[in-house]
Amino acid sequence: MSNNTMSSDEKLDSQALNNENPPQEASYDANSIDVLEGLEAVRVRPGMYIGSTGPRGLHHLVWEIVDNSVDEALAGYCKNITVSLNEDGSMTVIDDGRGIPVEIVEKTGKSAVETVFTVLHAGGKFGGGSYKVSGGLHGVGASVVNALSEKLEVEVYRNGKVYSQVYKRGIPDGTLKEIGTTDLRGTKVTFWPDKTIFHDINEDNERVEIFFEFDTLLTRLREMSFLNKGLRMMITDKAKNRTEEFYYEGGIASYVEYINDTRNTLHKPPVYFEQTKDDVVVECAMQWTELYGESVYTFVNNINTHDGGTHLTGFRNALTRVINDYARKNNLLKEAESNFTGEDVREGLTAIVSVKVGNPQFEGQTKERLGNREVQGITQSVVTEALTDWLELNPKQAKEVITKVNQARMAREAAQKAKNLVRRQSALESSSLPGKLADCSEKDAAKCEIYLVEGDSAGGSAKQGRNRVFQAILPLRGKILNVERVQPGRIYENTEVQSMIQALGLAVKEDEEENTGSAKTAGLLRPNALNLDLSKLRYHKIIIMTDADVDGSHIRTLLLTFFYRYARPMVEKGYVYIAQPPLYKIEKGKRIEYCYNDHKRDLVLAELGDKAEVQRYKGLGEMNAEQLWETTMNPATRTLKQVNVDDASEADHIFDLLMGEAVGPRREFIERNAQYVTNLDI
Ligand code: 28F
Repeated sequence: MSNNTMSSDEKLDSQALNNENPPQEASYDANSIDVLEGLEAVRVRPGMYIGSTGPRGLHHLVWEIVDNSVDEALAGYCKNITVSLNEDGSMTVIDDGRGIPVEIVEKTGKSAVETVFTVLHAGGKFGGGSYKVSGGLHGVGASVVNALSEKLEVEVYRNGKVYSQVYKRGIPDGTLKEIGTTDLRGTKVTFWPDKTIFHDINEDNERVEIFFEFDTLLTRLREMSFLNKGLRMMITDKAKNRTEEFYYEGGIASYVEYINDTRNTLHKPPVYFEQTKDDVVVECAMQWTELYGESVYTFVNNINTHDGGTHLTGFRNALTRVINDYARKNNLLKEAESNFTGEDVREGLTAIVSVKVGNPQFEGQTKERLGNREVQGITQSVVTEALTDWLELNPKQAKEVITKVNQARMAREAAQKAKNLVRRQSALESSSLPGKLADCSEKDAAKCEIYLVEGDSAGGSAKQGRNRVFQAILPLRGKILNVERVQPGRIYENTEVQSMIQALGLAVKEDEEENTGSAKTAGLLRPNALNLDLSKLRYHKIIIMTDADVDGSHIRTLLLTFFYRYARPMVEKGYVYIAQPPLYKIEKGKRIEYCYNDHKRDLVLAELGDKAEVQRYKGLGEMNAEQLWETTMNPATRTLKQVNVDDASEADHIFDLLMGEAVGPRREFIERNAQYVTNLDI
């Protein structure tokens, strides 16, 4: 193509490519030294940039790259993002945006591509006026991913050409090269996380290699496609030949429908509105259900603000004010009756509040609370106006909602009476312990653990096999009540729950006006929650030990639901664990091997040959006290799964599937995901 036909863009590109044959010796100018120091800083203290070098940090690498593609979508140029988990453990992300520019960037003397991948925080491609999406750690940029990858390959499809550059631990392995022509547009990044940096630590403090988890990727990509309506996201696990695709025209209204898809709702479709005020975009979807729980999730520039913030406060203030005004104005709340509280109006409410802010200020320990003061008033006025309109335009549905809110008010007052009853009772009986608790002799809670064991037979073996100094046993009858279906005030009356509360030493805190704990601001702690005083907890390890079968996983999920909804701070502190009993016992002559998964079983069988006898454990009761101790309770040999709260909306959904009225989907879900439920992280 002759010179005069090139566009300015292409002319610039060709200049970039004339860099092809730079002077032979590498030119270490000031920029290159900055680059090397920047990448070195990342490799020396990766935790500063991605939070940890465990599984969460590993997945942050993906979010950083995907966020750059989502930014292209927010800018209106990208419609499809594909994520591929490759068989060699590498990760590929492809988008159909404009493709990273290839011309030389003034400031760095390098191509824009090389700048994006080698200069720290170079990603900030947008000035004012649009919103830089960024993962939980607010966009450390693609250069951090590059520094923490053994290898990273970027391909740019732009101006009908394909450009490519490769880096090794962040250092360019050659310049940007034109490698072909194409009629595609977009950017493709493949990276191999650095195994010397990313690892987990097992019980014996040994480093173990970690891998991308399909379910983790699935949950976040699904969430991002909800948050960016019309964006198609595809994910493929090459090794398992499994592909999932997410595409929601309805955006966060579809998100609310997804969370509520196993719940009975009071109105259809969800309330949905979006309005921009003073450069802040406020988008909201809401739908009340028959449930008692509250599921309100808030986002800023697609970042999940688990700890809420000013957008949530504005939303809540508007909601409470509008519902009370509407109820009084339409004689649905008598003059003499007290106002609905915030908890009353949010009972059974599923809502997504997603705001887009040009300069978000994040606060709190995990930087997951929005601090911008102006956003509170903006959110409050947008929600007030839109919700008032919806109620007035939908009087029938409005009446359904107010009736439900009124029931919540009455239940709250009942629960208050029940709490007072529990307080009086425990005061009278001065912290009685349940009869069937086999307590331990150690008194320092930090050294003590309690096994919540399903069934009396396993309970018996556990009592016999345990170490009485620091291990307590509480046998629980099969199905404890389904915590989602009882009136809030009734939870205290269930004997199983009551003995668990007493055994654990959970005390109800004096009611504080506004519980400032994170769970409350995240809107996930229920009004009738036990509002616990964890300082009275008698054990710092609560270990759920149930059979590995479907019923066992159901009971375990019920217990997890109880802790998650009524004692969330305990989960946040990492006090809750799941015991991992062996699935198989393999015997050959004197040799006995216990296997905890099918893979280990196959390895042992391969070693012992087919003479070996394999026993598949159906339940804990098949092990005697000695075996139960050796395989599942002895801290020196057992494996415990620590339960951590990571994605509330997904956990919310899973619990519903398991708690829902519709037995069919629940049974089908448990069967299909028994393994998933077993390893359920909430
Ligand atoms: C798989 C990962 O990283 N996609 C990206 C773009 C598009 C532009 C851009 C990115 C400009 C100078 C900073 C294109 N045309 N996917 C991605 N797509 N970065 S990253 O610009 C980078 C800035 O350096 C882009 C016009 N404007 C912006």
